[in-house]
Amino acid sequence: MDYADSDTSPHASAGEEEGAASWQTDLSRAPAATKIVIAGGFGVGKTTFVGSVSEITPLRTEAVMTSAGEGVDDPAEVPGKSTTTVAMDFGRITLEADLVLYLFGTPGQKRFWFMWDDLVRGAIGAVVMVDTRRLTDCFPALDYFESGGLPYVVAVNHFEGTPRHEAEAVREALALAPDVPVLIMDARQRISVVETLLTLVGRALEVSPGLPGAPSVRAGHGVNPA
Ligand SMILES: Nc1nc2c(ncn2[C@@H]2O[C@H](COP(=O)(O)OP(=O)(O)O)[C@@H](O)[C@H]2O)c(=O)[nH]1
Ligand SMILES: [Mg+2]
Repeated sequence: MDYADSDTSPHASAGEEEGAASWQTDLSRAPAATKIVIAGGFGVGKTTFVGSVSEITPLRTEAVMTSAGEGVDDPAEVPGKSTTTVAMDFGRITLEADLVLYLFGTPGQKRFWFMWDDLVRGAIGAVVMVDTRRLTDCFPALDYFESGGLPYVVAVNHFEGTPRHEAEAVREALALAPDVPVLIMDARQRISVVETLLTLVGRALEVSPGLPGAPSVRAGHGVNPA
């Protein structure tokens, strides 16, 4: 796989090779690989999110919840959920042919937080997933990314049959800064997940403009960080 090299001039080889289309020799369009973290409370839809878009069979490390988890994990709000992510989810998606995102879903439960520093290392940003029925579950993730300065977007995974809240109401409830993107989405729908990821990439570029993938994303592929 090719990686974008920030030391290489984007114009170095453009048009030099005969028979090659300009986009093929434009190094600014070489695939850039980036890491993104998917965080949020227990049962909010992180595993679903990664599974909806991954081009590779998502690596999951789910374990069946047993009675040992009673009183620790609360599946009451997530009927039918019998497994839980004990280490992480891992998936990959290629956006716009030149930007490869590696998705790392974090284990939601507090007792796995010791892994977060490792999971987050090298990430360009995070998606903080929110279930409006259990809003406070996302606070630890918000605090973590806020204090670490990692760009993030808030993805409200809307479960049908539950009240639908407007993005601005969620922003207010979570006391988010005006520039943090808030999306109402559905983790089961690929298009919705892709939109969330594009928004995060846009947000990450806004906050740290030197990231790999910047030239093509900036060239206007509909990334709207708002
Ligand atoms: N109705 C509905 N169910 C969802 C949605 N997203 C996830 N689920 C279900 O909610 C449960 C928990 O999702 P999961 O991805 O395992 O959550 P995780 O603990 O954050 O990884 C699973 O049974 C999913 O099928 C959604 O948008 N709508
Ligand atoms: Mg999971």
